[in-house]
Amino acid sequence: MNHKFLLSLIIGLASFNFYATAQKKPNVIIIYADDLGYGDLSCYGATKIKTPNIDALAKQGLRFTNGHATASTCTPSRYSLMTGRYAWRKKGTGILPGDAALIIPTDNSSLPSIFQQAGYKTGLVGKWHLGLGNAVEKDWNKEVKPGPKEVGFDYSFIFPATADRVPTVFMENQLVVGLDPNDPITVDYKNQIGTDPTGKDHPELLKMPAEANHGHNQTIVNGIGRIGYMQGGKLARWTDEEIPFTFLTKAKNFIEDHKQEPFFLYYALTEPHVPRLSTTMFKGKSELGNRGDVILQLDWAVGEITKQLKYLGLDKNTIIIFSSDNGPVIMDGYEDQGFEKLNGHTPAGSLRGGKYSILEGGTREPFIISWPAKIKPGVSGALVSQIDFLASFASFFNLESRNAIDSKNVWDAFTGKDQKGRDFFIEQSNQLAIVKDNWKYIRPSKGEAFYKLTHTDSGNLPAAQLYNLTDDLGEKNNLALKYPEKVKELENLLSTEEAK
Ligand code: NG6
Ligand code: CA
Repeated sequence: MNHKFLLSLIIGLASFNFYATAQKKPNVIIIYADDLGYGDLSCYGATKIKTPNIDALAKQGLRFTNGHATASTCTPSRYSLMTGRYAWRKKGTGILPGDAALIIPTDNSSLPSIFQQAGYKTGLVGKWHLGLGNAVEKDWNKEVKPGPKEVGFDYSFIFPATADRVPTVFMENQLVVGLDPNDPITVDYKNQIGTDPTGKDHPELLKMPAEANHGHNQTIVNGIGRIGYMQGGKLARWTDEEIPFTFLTKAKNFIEDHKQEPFFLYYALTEPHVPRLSTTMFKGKSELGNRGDVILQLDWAVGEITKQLKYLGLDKNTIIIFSSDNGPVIMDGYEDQGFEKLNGHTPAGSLRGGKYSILEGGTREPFIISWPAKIKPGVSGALVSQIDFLASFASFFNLESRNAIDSKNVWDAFTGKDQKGRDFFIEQSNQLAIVKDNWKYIRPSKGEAFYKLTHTDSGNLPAAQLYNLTDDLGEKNNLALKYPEKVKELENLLSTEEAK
């Protein structure tokens, strides 16, 4: 045989083999919604809204009925997702202003760093809300660091905080996109700066008024009053209605760019957080007002991602995880007639409470894991949390993690082999609750029982609360007086965990 031919055959086989081995590692995409409720999707029982793309994901994967964010607001939940630690262990991990410093330590394991160690390319597209830089005072006109890169993302395309907070700009690899050096950006959360009109002084300029007493009346960008003041960066400022296309395009580009190697993509969408301004395509489509429209938009984005994976032939060996950072809220800053247009839709399903509350509506989320190559479709009642991705993927890759002390390896539950999941789980609002064997204990609290501003059933009561979630998922029947021993046992467990 011709030597040259033999050589190229060997090289060919070897590289084919290498390619095949490399391809064995599944790609992983976490699609993370913002303020989506347990009852907001048709695959979780919603009847007034149809979410066919997420439903399809649930149908081909595992749909969890007891899957949790760690907290009922954004920053602490995302902190736990990234670090594998409960946010209440660290001060300053509540809802962050848009100019906050990075709150994630860069010397511990993080979820993306585990993927990096396993040889993945890691990307983040979407909402960050975990702070940037070392201090509140920072120069937005050059690379702001530390940030996603230092946490473990090789690539990032983000907005820094929330859709209702300044700076209203996109940042690619920690640089403001489209910044004109002659129009530098300054951000201030204490003092009014610059000459831009504010929602407070110029309500006539607003296309969606702020609700009374909700704030959201500082610098106006794109006809929306924001939280915080911003000056400059006129050309870089976003138009809310283009956010979904922008994030989707960047997410698809990341997938395309890394189709030959294993990748991890954290795709953190802004829907259905306020301000809810859908693209033209979805205006009025849900017949449930703006909140419904942006949920359809979220569902569309999920469909576009799954379509692209199929097109690239990556659909079978890509794990798609879908969840949300906290429960639903209808009224959260702007007058978008959320209540008037609900039409009987129940964003938290049969759960009590929602965003900001310690009740199940606060942290129990839509939670779907799809991996056509390995996971059998079904429904799982295992107790699992987003905090567990870090330890579970670390164990899957045979890696050790550092300091992710609250992350549990529940790989078998995530892949459908175990129906139990965690032993216990701690939920956070502005206070704590603990769940074990489907008993839920909520600590006594001095907080208001009902947040008037957001119409939230907070779950705060001055007395201890104990619920048996097996037959009382709606947390209606407080059994604390009936089972004082159970209360004691759970309070002890909670205190022991707190002391760690
Ligand atoms: C609250 C805002 C709310 C929203 C939330 C953050 C007020 C009165 N309310 O403080 O509009 O921005 O923070 O939401 O300012 S989260 O999903 O990022 O946690
Ligand atoms: Ca949120």
